[in-house]
Amino acid sequence: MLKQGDPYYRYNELNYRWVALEAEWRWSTTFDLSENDMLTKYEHVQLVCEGLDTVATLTLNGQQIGSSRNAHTRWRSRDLHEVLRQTGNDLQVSIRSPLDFANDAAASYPYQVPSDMGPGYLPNRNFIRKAQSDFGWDWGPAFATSGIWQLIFIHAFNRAVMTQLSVLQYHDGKPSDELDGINNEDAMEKPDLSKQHPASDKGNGDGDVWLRVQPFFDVATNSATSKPCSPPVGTLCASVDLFGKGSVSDCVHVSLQGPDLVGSYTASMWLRVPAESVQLWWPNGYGKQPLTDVTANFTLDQQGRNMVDAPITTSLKRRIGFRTVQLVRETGPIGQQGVSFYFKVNSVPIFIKGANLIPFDSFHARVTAANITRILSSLLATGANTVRVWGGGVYQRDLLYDYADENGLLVWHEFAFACAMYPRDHSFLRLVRKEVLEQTRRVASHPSLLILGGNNENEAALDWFEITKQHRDIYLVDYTKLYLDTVMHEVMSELHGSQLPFVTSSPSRGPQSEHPYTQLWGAAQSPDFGDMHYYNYDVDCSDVRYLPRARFVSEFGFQSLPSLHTWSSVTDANEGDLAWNSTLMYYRQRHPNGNAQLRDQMARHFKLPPLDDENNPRAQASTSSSSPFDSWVYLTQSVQSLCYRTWIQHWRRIKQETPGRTMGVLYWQLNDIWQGPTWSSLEWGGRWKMLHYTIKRSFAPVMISGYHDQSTDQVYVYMTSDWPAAVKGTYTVAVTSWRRGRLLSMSDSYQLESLQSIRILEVPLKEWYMKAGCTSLSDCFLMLEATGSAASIDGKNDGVSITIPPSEVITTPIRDAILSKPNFSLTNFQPGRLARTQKAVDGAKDAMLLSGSFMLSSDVTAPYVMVDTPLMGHFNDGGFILEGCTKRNITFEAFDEDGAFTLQQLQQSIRVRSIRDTYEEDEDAVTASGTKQRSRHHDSSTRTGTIGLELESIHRPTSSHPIDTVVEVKTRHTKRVTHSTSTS
Ligand code: BMA
Repeated sequence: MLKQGDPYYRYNELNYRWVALEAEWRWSTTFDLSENDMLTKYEHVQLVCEGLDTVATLTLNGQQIGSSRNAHTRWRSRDLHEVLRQTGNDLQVSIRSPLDFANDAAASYPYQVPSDMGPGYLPNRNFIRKAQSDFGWDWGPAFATSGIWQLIFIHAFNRAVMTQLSVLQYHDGKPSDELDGINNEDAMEKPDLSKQHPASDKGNGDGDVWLRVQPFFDVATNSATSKPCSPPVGTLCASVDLFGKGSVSDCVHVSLQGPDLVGSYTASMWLRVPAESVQLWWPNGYGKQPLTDVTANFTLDQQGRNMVDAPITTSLKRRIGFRTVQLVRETGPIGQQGVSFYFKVNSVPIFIKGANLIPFDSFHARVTAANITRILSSLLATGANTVRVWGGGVYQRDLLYDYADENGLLVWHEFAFACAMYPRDHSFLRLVRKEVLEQTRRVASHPSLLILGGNNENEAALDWFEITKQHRDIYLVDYTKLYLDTVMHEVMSELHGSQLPFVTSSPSRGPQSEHPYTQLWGAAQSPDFGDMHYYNYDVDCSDVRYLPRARFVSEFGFQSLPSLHTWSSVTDANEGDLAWNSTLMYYRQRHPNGNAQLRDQMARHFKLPPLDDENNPRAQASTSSSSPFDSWVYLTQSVQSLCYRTWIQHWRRIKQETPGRTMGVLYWQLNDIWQGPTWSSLEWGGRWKMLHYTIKRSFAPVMISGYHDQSTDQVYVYMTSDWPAAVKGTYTVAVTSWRRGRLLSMSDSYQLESLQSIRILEVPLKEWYMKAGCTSLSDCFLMLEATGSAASIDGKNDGVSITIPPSEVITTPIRDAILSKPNFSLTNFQPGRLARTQKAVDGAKDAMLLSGSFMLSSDVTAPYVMVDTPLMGHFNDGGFILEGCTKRNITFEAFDEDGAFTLQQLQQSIRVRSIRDTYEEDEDAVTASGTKQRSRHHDSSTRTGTIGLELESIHRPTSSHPIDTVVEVKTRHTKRVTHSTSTS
């Protein structure tokens, strides 16, 4: 049926569009019941579908058994005793075209409800409850898939079965005014916002932790009356394991209450964990992640038992970790703008470092556990502590939250609404209530949960569309109805006064605490309140003057192209796809003006490669080792790295400066949904772009960094620490010539309090360059290095050495730098870990390996060094400056056993390159002194005032923008959102 093969191949998205347009698709199967006496043995036999995408009608043995309209919720049937047969059951699931459904729903809605539209997008996605990016996004295709995307099974039980277990924790004592756990569909009382009060630093409890244990049950019901077959009354017991040192348990006699909106019955009880038994769970980089089990059993009373063999006990286990989370919102001193927005975990302020996650694949059902862990472990390898599960996609599986719990990755969980207005008729809100309830219940017990968010950018989007601006009040009321009265209401009722933070939107001014109707309009993006999304494609991304001094940056980014390895399976080189300006490259670019933005930003910093046009003679004269397109790809990744490095370093530096006090950076975007130009740091399939290595260096717990302030011509050097103990060590700042190596350096000691960021040095640039004998600004740059030691994170050891990645401050665009062509040498290849399948054959040349290493050096200084291999894995570093005549140990690790390799394969497949490899230049045109002939510089030994004059005449600010400038934060549609920033 799908003759064109892989749906991601070339233009197959369009070739397969007919699939989404087909009015209806039907999935059918025949099956026998797995147990011979299932129908007689069990009171209740139901069909459960954990994910139907989306508008589905289900028929069993010719009889309609139900319908479903939300891909984000679990669907289950009534009791099917009267319909099921022991053998030869015929199940049919018919799913309507999501496009038809969405278009019809939009057409019959009384007024227009706009959604963001871009190249390749399909309309009206906001009218159907499925992954919003299925209809296209600025980083992915529009397949508008249909299907059964999660488990589907028959579930048989007697009387009651526990299906879910929620365990919420309270560190400030048991709340006295705790809401009743039951959600009554008709009760729409206003949420009590005081329940979102943050924990005080120390807590007002006695250190004991109270656990609210709440199981949820499916209850056998009479198909005619939908009432329970017998009263679900019994004894609920719960116990928590105290990390192998005993346990705390209790039992209560309860009558299950229900059904709630999702059809569950429930009861709750409390356990008190003594303070001395509590081991705290910490985010990555701040401590360990001890986890323990809570078990709940429910034993039904004998009375009323009507099935001889009925099991009478049902139980579940849930893993928890003890921690508090607090979103700190404090006003600063008088005269200081705004309110803080930062998180404390266990009362320690956490600088949030992480990324935004999009769906792993357009075809959600084909995502495997291995895909998910590959992406998450790569994120973790950067030193990140947070992932934001962005609201435009699917709700991620339990596996992701389990992984996050185990590894200290905090999760910003967002409800599935993005970049649009939404309908708010009764049936839509009903779907949403059920969805929010179900999802909150599913994720709220995970220690990794940091915050729940109502939507992505929908508050900001109130300002994107003409129609919303013209009829502001309608859309504002709709917004409030959906996100405050519905989403927030359900979240709050499900959190039962526990302290998890909630924000209605990202970006926003923070939690909606007062005047929700007036607070919303036009205020979402503010550097002084709440979180920001920062996108600015029109200015030099390496100039920190354009950056907002934001409280928290939950999105920011710039695009790049994936590697040729990733492109190769979905392109046809013979058709000319692999060219910067090919039709395919423009077709895969879904961000308006994306390629032009990339080219312009690259041109600011690098010499552009020739276009790959066959008629262009320069294309033929491109570098010998790579095609021009390969160089374009490499340069897009280089410029992307430069941008993110500048931004992350800037926001980390100003964590204690006012304005600023930035306490979080979540870059856009971690992963890819297909092979195309996007903001990702990981390519589709998991390969690391240069950016991912850059992120790893930029997220290092202790960072040395600097920036060149063009208005003062000073370079400011900072030490920044996210280490939860004081750090001390030495730092070095070296004036380095691209061609002649280090000319002058100074070292000193430093000391940082825990989590501190301080300016340690101001370098008068021209003076230092002159002293060092730089022949021009393009001759030199600054290399920054530091060593550090501190108490270990667990406080058990002193003087633990901390690796601080070196950093550079490049003071002219790199295209002007006087670079020599490097000769790289790779030596001393060593085998590392053996693949599991491999018998220990030490040193055997052809052993299958999971890791290997070698030494890399270059005869001259080379910037943006990228080591590359087609093997599936990643290196320890990439995109770094390799100084001439220095050596670096490079390691390569396979992603998994499937990627095992031999040392010889590694050796033969490695390719190294740097910026100087992307263009040809007549080396003879450069004098021995390291200056180009066209410049009038003297020999480097001349260290007199003449050079000062040269420097004077060469130095020109790269931008003509005034210091107080206007930053375009994000533009969609007609309105430009702007902010003034002042100089750093
Ligand atoms: C933000 C995200 C996404 C988008 C990204 C890049 O708006 O929330 O919607 O892909 O910017 O434009």
